[in-house]
Amino acid sequence: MDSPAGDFGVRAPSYLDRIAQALDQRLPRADTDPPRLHQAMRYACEGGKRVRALLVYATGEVLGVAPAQLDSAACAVELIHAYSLVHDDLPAMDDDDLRRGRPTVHKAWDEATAILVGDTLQTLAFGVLADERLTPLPAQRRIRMLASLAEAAGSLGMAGGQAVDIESEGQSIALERLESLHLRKTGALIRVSLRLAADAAGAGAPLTAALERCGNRLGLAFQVQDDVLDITASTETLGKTGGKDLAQQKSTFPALLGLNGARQRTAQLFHEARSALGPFGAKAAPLLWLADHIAQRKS
Ligand code: GRG
Repeated sequence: MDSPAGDFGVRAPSYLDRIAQALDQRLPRADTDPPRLHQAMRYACEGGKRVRALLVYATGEVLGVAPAQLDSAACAVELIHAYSLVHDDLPAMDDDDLRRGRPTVHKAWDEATAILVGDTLQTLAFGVLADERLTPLPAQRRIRMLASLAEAAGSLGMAGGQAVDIESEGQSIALERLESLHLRKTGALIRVSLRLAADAAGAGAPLTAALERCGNRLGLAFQVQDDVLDITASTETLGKTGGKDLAQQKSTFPALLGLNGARQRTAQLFHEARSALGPFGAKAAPLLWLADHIAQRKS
């Protein structure tokens, strides 16, 4: 597939429709037994900016992979992301009542349902990638994608980062430690969104490394930005409770760098993300557009 011409921004709305439809097709129907669980799984996947799915499709454009070959990857990252938010909101973790502008799953249902929703969204993510009818790619590439996603979501990636974050509550940690925990907690899933498209394309090591580097910088930028927004944006704009980091005595980038320092670090990280795409030349345009769009986010 040749890279489509023009701005990725023109195509972004149709990718958002596409991911909504792909998720709808892959999630069990709400009336499937047990309906309570399936309704809650669907609820957890509604809303959100779909940044990770857009990163999959934009990387696909850069590498010339057809969207139909990436629908399961886009769903998989959004399913893992939704599971992580449902579990993060539980009383044992962040204890939050509001997510995406609505009651969290354990508030709208109950804690046991929220735990099961997280569990089942996670297994569904791997299931859709493994299924050759849903992911029309050679088996070797699908296996590579499964391994990449497992690494990003597991104890060496997102879940491990969450564990370090919880252990660090109430402590002041050094900037290097804070960056390393967020490279895992938030960064791993953003990085693997680019990596899954590289795996689907069968990209060679140098191009895969360039995309991983871009994803790594974007993932960290996203978290530093999130810390800044937690201070500067309202709960209404965020759709989740603002000001929580201070209340929970969390080490954050603004706490360590000051608000302006954190904004400068964000700008620097976005710059590094763009620079990493040098090897792709003009073909990098879709990812460059998306990086700029994320840099301007307000929620
Ligand atoms: C429970 C294993 C486990 C992991 C949880 C990512 C995470 C780890 C928790 C979320 C905590 C948090 C708010 C992190 C800040 C960055 C982030 C992931 C924000 C939410 O992502 P968005 O802004 O959300 O992409 P939407 O709703 O737009 O999808």
